[in-house]
Amino acid sequence: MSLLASRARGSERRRDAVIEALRFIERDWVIGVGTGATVNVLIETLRESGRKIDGAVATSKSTAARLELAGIRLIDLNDVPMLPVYIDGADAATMEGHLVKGLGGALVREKIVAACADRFVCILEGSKLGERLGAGPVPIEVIPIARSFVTRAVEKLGGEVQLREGYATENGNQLLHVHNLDIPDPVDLERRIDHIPGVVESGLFACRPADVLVIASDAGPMVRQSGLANKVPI
Ligand code: A5P
Repeated sequence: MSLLASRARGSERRRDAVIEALRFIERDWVIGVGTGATVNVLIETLRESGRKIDGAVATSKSTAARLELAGIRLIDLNDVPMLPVYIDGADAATMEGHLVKGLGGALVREKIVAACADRFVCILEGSKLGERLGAGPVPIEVIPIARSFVTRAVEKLGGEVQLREGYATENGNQLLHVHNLDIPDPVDLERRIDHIPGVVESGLFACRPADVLVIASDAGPMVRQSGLANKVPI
């Protein structure tokens, strides 16, 4: 298959998975919306579907701008008690719904909005699924003054740390990308990283995993219920 044909097939797979994920959104709901290429397709598909929702909480400026363009009302998270659903992509996942997110830089707001949701629906390519997390980097958002301290602490956990150069998050912080982490227990590692002073959040989403995975595949989207049984109180 040519590169162009394989890209077109990938977009088709993703769109099919997004359409499947729309089934988790009900009329007149206020929903949480993540950040990234998958979510961009979700917003576009939602607009095309003509399905009426009451509004959406955005996890980044780019998502907010796209929601507004699609005519979807932006809601401040402080103005809603809970969200019935949060929909987002991921950089890596296990079948238990444990995720790595945030290579797009929006992990802090994504984690907050995910925590406020009754159900977290994650849409991803089958190629992002693995038995363990850690094959790719785990991002960590840090307060700039703590960058070196956090780097040393994370190195003690076995990771190799690289600063994302020339980048600041929407919260004015820096991002560390941690490579080669061995992650037999994602919940434990998320807690350890989050306890390091200066860490705002890590991109490990294990204490609050995805509840539903919508996996894009050539055979059509596959829906797997995942994390409901292993959600850990935060
Ligand atoms: C954004 O900060 C990330 O958490 C994204 O949700 C994640 O990187 C998936 O992005 P894509 O949909 O672009 O693959």
